[in-house]
Amino acid sequence: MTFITFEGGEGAGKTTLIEKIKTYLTNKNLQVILTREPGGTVFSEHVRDLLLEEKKDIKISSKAELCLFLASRAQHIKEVINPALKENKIVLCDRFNDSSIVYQGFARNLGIDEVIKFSSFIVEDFIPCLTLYLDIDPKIGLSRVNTKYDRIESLGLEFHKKIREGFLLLQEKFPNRIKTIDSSLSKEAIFKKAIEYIDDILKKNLS
Ligand code: T5A
Repeated sequence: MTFITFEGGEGAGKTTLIEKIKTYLTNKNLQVILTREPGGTVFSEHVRDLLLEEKKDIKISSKAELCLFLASRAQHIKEVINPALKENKIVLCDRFNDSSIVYQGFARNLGIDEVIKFSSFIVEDFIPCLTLYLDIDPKIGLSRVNTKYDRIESLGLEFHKKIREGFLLLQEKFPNRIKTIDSSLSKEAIFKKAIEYIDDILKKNLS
């Protein structure tokens, strides 16, 4: 089962990197699907809109927010991730459960261990074999976002500094699975580093 996730703060470069990796793997004649969270299914994309659109008249508590991310994930696992893994495809996913642990568990103060426990009912055994965490100073990351800030991006620099702190804590908790890449490097340097980790995992999984 080759399930690889990409994590990081806003504008860390996940989408840019994941596209290059998909091309790299496809050129090796491997079957790959690229998907994202929140999103990836029709239902989950609707939930994404609800979660990210800035709507002044809709209030979402931290617990409600967590439940929505998990609802999106449950459908995504059932419709996309599980079927693809069963067909032995490589699944590349832009954000997954670590985002809930860090954004809702750590930055929204619901608790890292509490979110790990609560989300385990949804995630079951769908634990990535590799997670690439793109580490970036949130000031630089946010300056790279070239669209209007969404509901979460608008939360301010202190919140985003906490996101970075949370990901670094999580990396310490799961050092075998989560690998950090310095995202202030060039796109090419990040890609090269990522490929080293991915080739390593492929060697292990295909042998
Ligand atoms: N969320 C998500 C939760 O709170 N809980 C959860 O459980 C989940 C799953 C998702 C939001 O939801 C939150 C986290 C997020 O706030 P999103 O739109 O998917 O929202 O947000 P991001 O994943 O952060 O997407 P972004 O597009 O903002 O960031 P990316 O994908 O990391 O960055 P990317 O590749 O689009 O790059 C941004 C810009 O930087 C440039 C690119 O060309 C692009 O212009 N760039 C670089 N520039 C210089 N050097 C590099 N190395 C660069 N790499 C990329």
